[in-house]
Amino acid sequence: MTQMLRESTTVAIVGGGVSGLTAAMLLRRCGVDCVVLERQSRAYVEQRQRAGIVEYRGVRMFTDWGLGELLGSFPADNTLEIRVDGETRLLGRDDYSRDATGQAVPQQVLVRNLIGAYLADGGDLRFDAADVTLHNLGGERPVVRCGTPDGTRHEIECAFVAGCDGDHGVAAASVPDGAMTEYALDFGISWLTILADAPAPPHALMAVGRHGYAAQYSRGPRASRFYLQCDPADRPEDWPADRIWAQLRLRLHRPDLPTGPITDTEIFPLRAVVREPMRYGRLFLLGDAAHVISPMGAKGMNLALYDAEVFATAVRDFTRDGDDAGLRGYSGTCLARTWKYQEWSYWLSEMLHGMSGANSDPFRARLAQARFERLLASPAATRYWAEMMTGLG
Ligand code: FAS
Repeated sequence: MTQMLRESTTVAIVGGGVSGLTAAMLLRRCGVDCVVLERQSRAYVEQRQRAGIVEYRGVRMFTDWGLGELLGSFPADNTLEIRVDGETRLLGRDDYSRDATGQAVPQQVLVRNLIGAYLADGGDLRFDAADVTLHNLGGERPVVRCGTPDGTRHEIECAFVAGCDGDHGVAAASVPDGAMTEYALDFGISWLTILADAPAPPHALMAVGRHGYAAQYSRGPRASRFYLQCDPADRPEDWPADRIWAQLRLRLHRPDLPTGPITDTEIFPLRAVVREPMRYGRLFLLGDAAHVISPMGAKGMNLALYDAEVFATAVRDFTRDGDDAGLRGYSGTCLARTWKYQEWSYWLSEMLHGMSGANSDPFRARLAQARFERLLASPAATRYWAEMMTGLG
């Protein structure tokens, strides 16, 4: 007979990725009890490479909560170089951007630092949590059940459940039919994403033009994340290393591009998903469990950080002062930001892919060009860019 251990806490957090760990760390800072249940092993979670830019709003958030050291000493720079058929145009050099710099922090490094700090602070984080199920979400005391590697089943009663388990997790799937609306968009464009031990560029680099879209971002001093627009039907095996480097040299207009061992490739269909509302009863969805955004504009991790702060602050105000305004406003507050950045990501994709022959419609290609020219020439457009890139928009 499997033993069932019954426990109680204030917040049960499902998922130990960047949203779950940040929420847990902020809740601990507020003296709120919480437990984090992560399906994967610690080793797996700490090496999983994803995003790489913490926007200025996120940098300020960590600093305000006394957690700035978790971002490490990675370079801070808002500069983005866009090469249009080889001609360089620089963005992010305006005063607004210069005073609000983000940081090029590889997501797996932030996750590793969060795990280290949370455990060192006495936080309850359980890896290899199996078969997590959620119950009584509409009631006063929801219950989360899970198994542990030693075969024990745990039943955790709590006041709130934070669903931080990503796009394919159990949290969103536990919401009854009809209680949530899912909005989805397939951009019809795919990227080959490449991780390589190749020296990072001095600043983020994008290239548009007749050869197609490409980009290079830092993932630490000796590593780069590259993106190559590709045919949605492509498979990673269609892209051997020599073809990858040849296309990167061509599209980035860097015949001298230093190469290095390729450590990972993946075909990434650009898509977007938003689940509304981001709350069902005592279940709150955070990060990718509530919204998926294309990497165009680097907002995936940053939206997850934003949700974590809004949620932790709302729970603090409720448990400390009985003030439930933040909890009642959680979904509206986070959705307002989510849709703003979904629009930004789509606006950016239309422009940059539009200038790279992604859509066969020559009129739309000219529109994309006109949007780019206005971005460079109009102070109002440059300000919009700066507000969105810094996360202060
Ligand atoms: P996460 O997916 O990071 O974490 C969810 C956690 O929940 C995982 O650890 C998972 O193991 C766990 N989990 C899942 N189901 C569970 C269950 N049933 N029980 C317990 N635990 C469970 N964004 C960018 O801005 N730039 C990029 O370059 C970029 N690259 C990306 C590359 C890839 C391959 C992916 C998938 C995403 C990328 N993103 C990028 C977006 C990414 O940064 C996400 O927005 C971010 O990871 C979201 O964080 P979380 O919501 O915490 O979800």
